[in-house]
Amino acid sequence: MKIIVLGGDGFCGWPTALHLSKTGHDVVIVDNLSRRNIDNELEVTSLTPISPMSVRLRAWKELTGKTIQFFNFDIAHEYDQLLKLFVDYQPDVVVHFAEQRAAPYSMKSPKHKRYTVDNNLNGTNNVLCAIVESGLDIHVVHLGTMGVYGYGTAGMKIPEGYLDVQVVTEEGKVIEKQILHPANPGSIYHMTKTQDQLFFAYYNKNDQVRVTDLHQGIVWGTNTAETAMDERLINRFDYDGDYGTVLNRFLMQAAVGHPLTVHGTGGQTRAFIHIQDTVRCVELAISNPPAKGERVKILNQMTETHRVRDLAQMVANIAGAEIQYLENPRNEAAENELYVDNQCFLDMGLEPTKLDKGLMLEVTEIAKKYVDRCDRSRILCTSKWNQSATAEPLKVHAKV
Ligand code: NAD
Ligand code: USQ
Repeated sequence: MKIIVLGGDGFCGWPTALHLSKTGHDVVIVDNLSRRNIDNELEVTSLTPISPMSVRLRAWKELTGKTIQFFNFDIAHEYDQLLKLFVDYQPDVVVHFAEQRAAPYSMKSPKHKRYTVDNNLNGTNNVLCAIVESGLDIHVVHLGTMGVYGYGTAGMKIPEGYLDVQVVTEEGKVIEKQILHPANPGSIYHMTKTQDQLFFAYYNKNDQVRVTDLHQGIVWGTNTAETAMDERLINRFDYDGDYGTVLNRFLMQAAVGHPLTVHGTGGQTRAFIHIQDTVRCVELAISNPPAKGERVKILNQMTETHRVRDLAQMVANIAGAEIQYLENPRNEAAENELYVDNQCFLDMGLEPTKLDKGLMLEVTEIAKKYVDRCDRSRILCTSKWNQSATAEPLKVHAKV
């Protein structure tokens, strides 16, 4: 198939582009390199030394004989280029990763809130609008988030996108319906993903655009089979307080001898998926598209759930690290249960890569290899959710 990967220079997009190319698809990457520029803004770099795009693509060609084309433009603001690419290349599938994806970054300041909303909403709308204008029947595979559901506050198993509801009419008749699961975002970033869902529902209803929306959990790990082939293909590893996600941060912190930074009591339960499974799930979503006229297909892309303090304990046990309980800079439930339905991917043949000691040690080894690239002053999370929060460093609590 002919596949465009939007955001193909990023943490999930790069390994996905390589995997799709390896499995015989013709792949084009679009990326405006905004993530690399945000690294400049935050004065931090990926723990792993990621190569410039031209070096990445030359290495891929040298190793596999396969060509991946690259276009550098902004999908949120360069609509004409996006439309022209669709018309010229005539893709079967567009995989959409090209959004600002860090909740702490989205909450740093009014400027960051407005950038995230502008970038993410205009980007998604442009993709859908250009598909309609092109007149092509392109399947959109979008990377959404488990965070649209609000982490299981209702105590039930989170369904795959749609909730069964019963409505009682004035006459007492019970009507059964399926509605989009109520949105309950916890940050400006997560809010943009809940709004993306409405764009998909609308363009699907009005223009029959075929969409698969993948509600993904927190991705951990760094390399996949393809990115591990050569150091020039290495994937990014975010460890800083804005972009680093919890499990990778804990593994990196253990490797550099920094105490593990648990926010609050660590009672937050979240969904997780290994980067190798992210890549596989996107491949499965591409091979199982919705039919024309079918409603938006929503799949929960996660393989397991864990409580933050349990993850910290696991990492402490395997890597011998100290755990620090910090004041939570976020506005989120201190404790929550989370049960998630992920049957669709299991039925498609996903064999989950579960968290195990070996894989966790592999990430720790990568972190140890590049320990000299770590700026310890960037580890703590400084982005706070509420204006009332002071600019004081987070206070350390006693172990709970
Ligand atoms: P990332 O920031 O590493 O990659 C996103 C890429 O998109 C970057 O290379 C960036 O330069 C590009 N981009 C952003 N805006 C763009 C624009 N307007 N035009 C062109 N390119 C643009 O993020 P990631 O971790 O790879 O996440 C990819 C997607 O998956 C995001 O939409 C994110 O919400 C979702 N997701 C990520 C995780 C995770 O744990 N990393 C979990 C669930 C969902
Ligand atoms: N946390 C800590 N210590 C840390 C970092 C985080 O305790 O050092 C806690 C946070 O307070 C939060 C949880 O760990 O309760 C998860 O935080 P995170 O930064 O790992 O993940 P999150 O902000 O939810 O965002 C990440 C990705 C985002 C994706 C989301 C999937 O950055 O793109 O959408 O995971 S999900 O969490 O399922 O919504």
